[in-house]
Amino acid sequence: MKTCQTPGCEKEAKLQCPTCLKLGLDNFFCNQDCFKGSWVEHKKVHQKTKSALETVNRVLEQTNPWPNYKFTGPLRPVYPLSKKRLVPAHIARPDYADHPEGFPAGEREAKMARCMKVLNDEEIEAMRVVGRISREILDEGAAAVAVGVTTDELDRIVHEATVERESYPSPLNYHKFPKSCCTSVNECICHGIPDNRKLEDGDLVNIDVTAYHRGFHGDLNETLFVGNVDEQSKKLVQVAHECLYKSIDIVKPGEKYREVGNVITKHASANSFSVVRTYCGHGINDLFHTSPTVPHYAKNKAVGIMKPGHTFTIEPMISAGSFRDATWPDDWTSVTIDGKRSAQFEQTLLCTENGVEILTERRSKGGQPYFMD
Ligand code: EYL
Ligand code: CO
Ligand code: CO
Repeated sequence: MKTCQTPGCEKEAKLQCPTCLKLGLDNFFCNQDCFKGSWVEHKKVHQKTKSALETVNRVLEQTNPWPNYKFTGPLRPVYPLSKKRLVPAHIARPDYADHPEGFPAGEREAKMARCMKVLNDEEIEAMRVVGRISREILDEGAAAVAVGVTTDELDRIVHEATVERESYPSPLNYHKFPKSCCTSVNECICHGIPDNRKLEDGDLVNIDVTAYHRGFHGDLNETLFVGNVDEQSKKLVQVAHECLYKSIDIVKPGEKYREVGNVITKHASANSFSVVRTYCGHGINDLFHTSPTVPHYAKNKAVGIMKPGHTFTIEPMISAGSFRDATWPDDWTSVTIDGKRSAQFEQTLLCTENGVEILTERRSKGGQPYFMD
């Protein structure tokens, strides 16, 4: 015989608490009045049990750290993440590297001033150096891409290649980003966190590298094939790359920053692909992200005209389905809303008197992207 859960009540109890039933607890009451009278105290049992269950499940379901999150596509994070990687103290660090919230104070100051920096010859040379270094780092990461390799392994390679070059990996602690580069797989648009997921045959993986060397940042990314990729994904990657290069082609003094998005959207639309609107290209110099903002979509209202000595990125994200994005509960990983694939390419550019210099261009194979190797 079960006795009533109400303290002091010894009566026979046949009324089972429905919440306890769901939670797998064996708690009975003698009648509705006793149940109602005990409710305030009794519901604490539910809360305790639920919280203990959540803790246990978090450990058991490490491949899905957010059991109630509805993913937009098949990609899942694979936790736990590896420990934070360290940068030797002798390497110059950006201001946010040691800020508890990863807050880039210098970027805020520049935003207040609202001006676009024209670099002098010395600063341009420093951007050429960090551009070349960032490219070398991406080359090392790209060489490691293969079926079975984890994105965390790519992060380790990128981190070590960065430190070897007396550079700080700019993403590390930027707004508390936990890793040294971004790795974005399949429906991940950008800002994927390297984790313990092994790359699979047919995946697309984007590696986004930014290095900070002697006071300046260089930023680039490429999307690579993992093993044998389907024809539609190949087309997507090809078109994303063409979008970047068609827009680089218009860079020259006097060109409007807002024109970049028209060129990109025209080519993406002609191939029935869409252009992500949430993330933009950006000014880059002694700051990771500064003016101008360079949208990749058509009919944007971007402010500014290109001038010799401006350095900025173009980094179009092209999606197979909807242009809309969602962000995972980690607050970083951006994915397509429909779970279809997305591809991106990025270069850091210098506007010159004659046109453009691609500071992060590949130095081998005529500058061709890895997916064409
Ligand atoms: C860190 C911070 C939300 C990067 C870029 C790393 C990501 C999501 C908060 C832009 C913004 C790289 O320009 C970038 N890539 O080309 N945030 C970035 N993070 C991060
Ligand atoms: Co980047
Ligand atoms: Co960028």
